Amino acid sequence: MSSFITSPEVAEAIATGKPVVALESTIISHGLPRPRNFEAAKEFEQILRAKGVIPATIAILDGVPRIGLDEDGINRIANEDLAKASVRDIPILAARKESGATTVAATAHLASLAGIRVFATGGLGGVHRGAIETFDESADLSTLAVTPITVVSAGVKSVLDIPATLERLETLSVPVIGYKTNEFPAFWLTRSGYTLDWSLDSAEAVARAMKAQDELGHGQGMVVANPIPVEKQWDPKEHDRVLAIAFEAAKKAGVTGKAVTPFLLGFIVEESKGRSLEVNLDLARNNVSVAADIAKAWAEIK
Ligand code: PSU
Ligand code: MN
Repeated sequence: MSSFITSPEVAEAIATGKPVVALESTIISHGLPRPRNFEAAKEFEQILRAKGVIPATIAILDGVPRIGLDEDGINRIANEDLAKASVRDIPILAARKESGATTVAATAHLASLAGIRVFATGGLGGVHRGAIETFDESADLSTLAVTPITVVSAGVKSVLDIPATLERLETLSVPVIGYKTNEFPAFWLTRSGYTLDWSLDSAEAVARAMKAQDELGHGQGMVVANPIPVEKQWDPKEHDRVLAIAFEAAKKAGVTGKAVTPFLLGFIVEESKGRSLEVNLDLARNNVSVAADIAKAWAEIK
C-alpha cells in the first residue's frame, strides 16, 4: 500500500501531463471561519476548473495523506476540528490514523511527492515578529528549501517579520519572484515597502524559470509573490490599528507555537468585523487564478 492516496482524477491528470494545482487545507480549517471556509474551498477548486486546471486539495484523512479530495473530504476539512499538520506531524497522524489539515509546508511536501509542481495558497508562513527570542519561524520556509514546487502567495502575512522572512528565503536559496511587481506584497496589503530583486510578467516566464531550476538540478521551490490589486486591499490604517491590538491579545492569551497564526487570523477577522476576511478571500482567489495560468504554462513547456 502506498503511504498516500491520489484521487483518480488527479492521478489521471498527473499521468497524462494535464495542468494541476495543489491547494492547502489549513487555510480552510484554521485560517477561515465556518461556513465561509467550505464555500471558499469549493470556490478555489471551481476557479481552477473554469480555467481547465485540475484541483488537488490536500489533507490527511484517518491517517492517510490525500491528494485530491471529494465533496465529503472538503466537508470534513471545513467542519471537523482537525489537527494543524506540518510536515513533521504527518507520520504521527499516520500511526494514530488521525486526520489533519495540511499547512503550506505539509501540502508542498505531499504535492511534490505526488508529482505536482504548482501550488496556490493565501499567504506563506515565515519568520514571526520577536523570533530573535522565540525562534518562531514557519517550517514553510525550510520545507521550500528542499521541495521543488512553485507556491503562489500574496507574500507573507503582515503579522510576520517581512524583512527577516525575505532574508531567510535568500539564505535557503528559494527564489522570490514578484509577479508583475518589484515589491513584495504584505498579504492584506498590496505593498510591503520591501523591494524584490526579480520580477516576472507572465505565467510563461515563471514556467521557464521553473524549467531552468529543474535543469540546473535545484531542489528548491519558488515563491511567486502576487499582490492583491490595490483597489481590493484592506485599508492600511485600519490594518495597522487591528494588528496592534491583535499582538497585544496574543501576548495576553499566552499563545505560542503553532497556535499563533490561527489565533492572530481569527482575532483579526473578529476585530475587523469581517473586513480582513473578505480581503483574505480575494487575495486567495487571485492567487489560485495566477497558479492556474502557471500550471497551464508549465504543462506546455515541461
Ligand atoms: N495563509 C492564509 N491562511 C492560513 C495560512 C496561511 O491565508 O491559515 C496557514 C498556512 O497553512 C501556513 C500556516 O502554512 O498558516 C503557517 O503557520 P505557522 O506560522 O504556524 O507555520
Ligand atoms: Mn511557528
